[in-house]
Amino acid sequence: MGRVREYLRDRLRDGPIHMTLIDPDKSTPDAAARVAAAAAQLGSSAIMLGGSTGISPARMTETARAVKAAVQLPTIIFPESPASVTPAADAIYYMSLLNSRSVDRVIRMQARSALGIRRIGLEPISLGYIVVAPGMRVGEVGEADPVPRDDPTLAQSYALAAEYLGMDLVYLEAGSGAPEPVPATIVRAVREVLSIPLIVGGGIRSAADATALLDAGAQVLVTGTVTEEEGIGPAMAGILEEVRRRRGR
Ligand code: 1GP
Repeated sequence: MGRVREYLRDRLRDGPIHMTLIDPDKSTPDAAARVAAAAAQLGSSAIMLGGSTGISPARMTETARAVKAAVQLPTIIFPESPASVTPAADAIYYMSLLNSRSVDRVIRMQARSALGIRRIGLEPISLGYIVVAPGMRVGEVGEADPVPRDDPTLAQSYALAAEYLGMDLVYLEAGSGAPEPVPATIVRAVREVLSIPLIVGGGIRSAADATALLDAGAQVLVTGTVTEEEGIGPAMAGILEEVRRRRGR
């Protein structure tokens, strides 16, 4: 098992965790490093680097280096395309957008990047990515047929398919900046059938959002917009506090 995957497995033994998403296109490497350091102080467990618009490999590399110089936490690429790959990060979510209509998003982009990832020695962590309505930009770019917010059975079906295909993680994504996170009913239904860790992201902006999703069984919460909008402010602190509380400290 790779080093980052092992780290995540160990962290998850003690309860749910949080990951901080930073878009290298929207923040300078210095600003990314500052956000990462503050998030680490609050107990965030990893820094994800990505966004749904094209990020140049140079920008990704610079940002990963700056973040790594600032924090001990693993940096994980959250790729938009094969161009997001850089050896400067610790790992990459090797993800398939399961409910995309585009074969590119399901498997062809992954095939295009596989040998390069092997060559540079980046750790791949396989992830089944499921877009839930509204899906926002990633739903459009990813040509997803988003899971309707009132269809927990469809979400369960995709999530279980990911597990049966041997994936390490499942990610339920409402889309960055979504007005509401993934409904708790969907999270609860997916957790009922899933044995691998469940990541939930998109639209989480408050401690109340975090509470609802953690109560429903989310094991990893991802936030991005909340720090883009207000830096490491009270909302981010409240979300992290909910996560820490469930880890018993
Ligand atoms: C997006 O799930 C992540 O891919 C985070 O979403 O930006 O809404 O926090 P937000």
